[in-house]
Amino acid sequence: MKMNDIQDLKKALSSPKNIVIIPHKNPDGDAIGSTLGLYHYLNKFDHNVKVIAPNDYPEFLKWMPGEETIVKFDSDKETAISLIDKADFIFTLDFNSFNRIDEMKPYLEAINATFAMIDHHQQPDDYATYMYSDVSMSSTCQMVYHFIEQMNDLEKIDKDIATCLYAGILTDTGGSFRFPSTTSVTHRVVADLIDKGANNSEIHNALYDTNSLSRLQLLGCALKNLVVLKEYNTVYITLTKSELQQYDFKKGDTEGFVNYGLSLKGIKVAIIFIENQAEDYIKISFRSKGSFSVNEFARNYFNGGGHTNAAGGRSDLTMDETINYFKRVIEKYKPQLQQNEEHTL
Ligand SMILES: [Mn+2]
Repeated sequence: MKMNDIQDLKKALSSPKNIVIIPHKNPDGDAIGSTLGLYHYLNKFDHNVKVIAPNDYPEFLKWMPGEETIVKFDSDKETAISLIDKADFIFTLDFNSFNRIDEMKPYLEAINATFAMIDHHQQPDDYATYMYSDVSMSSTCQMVYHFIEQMNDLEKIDKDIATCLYAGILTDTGGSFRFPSTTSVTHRVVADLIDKGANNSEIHNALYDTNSLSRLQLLGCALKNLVVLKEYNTVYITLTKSELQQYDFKKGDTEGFVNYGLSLKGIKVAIIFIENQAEDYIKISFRSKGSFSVNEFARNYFNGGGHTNAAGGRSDLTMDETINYFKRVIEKYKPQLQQNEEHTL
């Protein structure tokens, strides 16, 4: 975001506005953390602010301050549509294309509001008057912090804002500030958030120590299903509908499973294929280490995308057909995946 844009935006927000803040569909920790962080910040002024999520999100995010105020579009359309219709200002956070909000898309396309985007994904669409897009950022939550900083309002960050932003930075950096997008600036930001009241240890507990027995057993099943493609330094996991049913699957239960594959020594790419329960398609998550771009891979072959080291996609084939197709297309990357990448420790 350029400085003159910020001054413009500040001016635009200097009188009371009806503001709607929207995360992407199937919101994750960064999406919920950033929208609620911004919500608490804008609420300090005379605005009328609401977060509208396209759909529900997992239980482990439902402790965040202000979470109970979020309107879910898919289950409360009437409220959501009237809020969107009245909005002067719409912030879209942690996504950059209306395709990521599904059913809400036509409503946003139809209204005459000012859009502001805060996001760290690649190749943003061009719908926002105010655009803060930076793929080098660890998380949208870190960007919301920098946004408040640019607004000259760091002293307005209270415990609620700090808690939400900390949670999103933690989840988007792999739960432990481990992804390469974690910089010294990220650490300075989280240090400041702790100073401002974020309880890092409790937040970690609330996010990660909430397993049910059936979820742990589903993880056991996923790990049993893990297949190593040694010649590609790649692993994949499959989970079928009946396996999900057997272990009493709930939304969010498979979150993080794909990362176990990456923890195997020498592995560069990990993928999980999960049969969707309601509709007939396979949801895919891709993770990589080093220079292999799963964003490109997902875009080219699986109708998806994301970041260099973390992306999502889908397949409308059966599980067997999907795996066969995957094995065919990964073949092309054999030389790249066999290369040794230098470490600098
Ligand atoms: Mn994010």
